[in-house]
Amino acid sequence: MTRRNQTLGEFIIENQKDFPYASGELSRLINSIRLAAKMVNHEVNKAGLVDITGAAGETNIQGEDQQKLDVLANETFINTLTNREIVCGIASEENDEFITIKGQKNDHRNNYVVLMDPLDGSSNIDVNVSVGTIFSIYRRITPTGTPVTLDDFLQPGNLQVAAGYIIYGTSTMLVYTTGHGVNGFTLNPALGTYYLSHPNMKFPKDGNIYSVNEGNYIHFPQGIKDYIKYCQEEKEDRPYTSRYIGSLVSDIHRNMIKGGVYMYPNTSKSPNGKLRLLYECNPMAFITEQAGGKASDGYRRIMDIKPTQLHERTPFICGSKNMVEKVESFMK
Ligand code: AHM
Ligand code: MG
Repeated sequence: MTRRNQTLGEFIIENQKDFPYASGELSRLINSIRLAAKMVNHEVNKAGLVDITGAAGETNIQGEDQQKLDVLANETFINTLTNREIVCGIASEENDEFITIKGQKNDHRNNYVVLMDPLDGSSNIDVNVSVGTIFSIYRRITPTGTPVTLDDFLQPGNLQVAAGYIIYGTSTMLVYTTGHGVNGFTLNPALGTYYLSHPNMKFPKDGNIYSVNEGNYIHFPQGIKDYIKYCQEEKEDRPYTSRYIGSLVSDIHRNMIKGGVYMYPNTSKSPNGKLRLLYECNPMAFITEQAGGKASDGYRRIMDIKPTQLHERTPFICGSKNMVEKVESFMK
């Protein structure tokens, strides 16, 4: 059941029965992410002050090193999840290897692994443009009570149990799915509480926004070049509008509300594209599909790709269903 003005905490409890295995473990995990996101939000909001109070790489008044925000976000999420002994393993875009969490009291007894990009689009921070956190949750496939292995992380996106993002924008929102649709919660900063502001979010089937870094145009595959020209043609419903923030979470969030397609294709310079399958594409694909949209690498469903490496990259076409299918038809 969804109710406007419901808090995220209430929503998690009321919908717990819909979660697979309904043991409360996943609810506690999402609660921990909610908490870490609040801490990161607090730091992101102060970003402009860093230059005044001490630049990254310098030492602050307490003698602690001032950290870059992406490092700080990474540590905040890892520490929150580790201290609460809520997961058995974490993989992060910021870390070369996955982290195994044994737990003080539970000897690898937790069931979930989290994969995340703690602060995506962090180059936008210097210019006061929105950034985001992306997370993806799977049930481990190795037996509980044993340390996690790489196999627990290299699962296809269609086995995700939950996924979400936090957008640190004009307001801060947490948007997530557990496979029962997508709901968005906006943070009231005065109270530190997230409220259900966007129940049951839906990607419009069609749209008129295309989001791509056109600076890479000459390096794009022919199908993408042709699709861009299609977007720019003078027709009844075209030309489309071009909108590209360069912050995946914000670009997809806008397109989900307004209707549009996001593209990060392979280029002759980066043959597998730029975005990471496990930390960025799979979670955004899960949310997109749950909202009625579609996510593809141009040929295949993103969530059906069997990953072979933690930091694997993939071309990514994601958004309104009819628009993604149109791109795919140009790729053939
Ligand atoms: P990051 O994980 O290093 O921040 O890179 C991911 C970001 C996405 O948020 C964004 O859509 C894309 O990179 C922008 O890349 P580009 O600057 O090449 O257009
Ligand atoms: Mg990223």
